[in-house]
Amino acid sequence: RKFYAEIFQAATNGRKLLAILIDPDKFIEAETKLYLKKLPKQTTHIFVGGSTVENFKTEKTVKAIKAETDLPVILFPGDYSQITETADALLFLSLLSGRNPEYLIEQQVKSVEKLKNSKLEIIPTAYILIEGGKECAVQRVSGTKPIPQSEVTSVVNTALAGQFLGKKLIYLEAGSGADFPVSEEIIAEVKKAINIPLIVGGGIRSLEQQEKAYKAGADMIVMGTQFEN
Ligand code: 1GP
Repeated sequence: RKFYAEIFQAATNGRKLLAILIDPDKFIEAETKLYLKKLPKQTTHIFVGGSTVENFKTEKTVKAIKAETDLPVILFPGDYSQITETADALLFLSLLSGRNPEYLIEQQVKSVEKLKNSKLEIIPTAYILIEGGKECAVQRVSGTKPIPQSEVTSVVNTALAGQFLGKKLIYLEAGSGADFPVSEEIIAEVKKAINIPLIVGGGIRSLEQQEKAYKAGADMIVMGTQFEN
């Protein structure tokens, strides 16, 4: 299976995607079946990752999930230690909204030893942090500032810079548990500017918020906190 090709195809055809994010730190292996049973039926992907995760916890989580479902399991790692061969694909993130070289390139270099002989599908992803109310984990861990929601042009230009750099996905992130999600205006303007699939996550709780994000132009929505609850 070609996981990026599937996402690209869906985005081209206007088929909306829903990824549920599982944080290995909060995941209880013994409850895998129950977890998966409770997934919304529209779920198309499972993302696994967190800002800080204990060693080997990601691998255990991915294995447990893969044993119970055929949904693609895609790594969404907070750092290179979370990379595990047991997943299907990897969002190879670069935090383009920030100016911390550690998350722009250093983590990526550190991950190479793990990746150079790997079968994981690597998907270059521009990760853009946008203000979502309270300080989020990405902000804390990366020591970078999110782009204010009022700076629409700055978000659009960052996304386009990502596309010009060769990223295959643009990921607009308001932060896990954000007070408010990325605005429809930002989603619409970014979508208009780029020609690669657009992922939106952070602070999306209701069906109504989901619908709004899809209508504005999100190809894939990521939900974590709401599902955990
Ligand atoms: C993934 O961080 C998000 O982009 C998930 O956010 O936990 O707020 O759904 P929530």
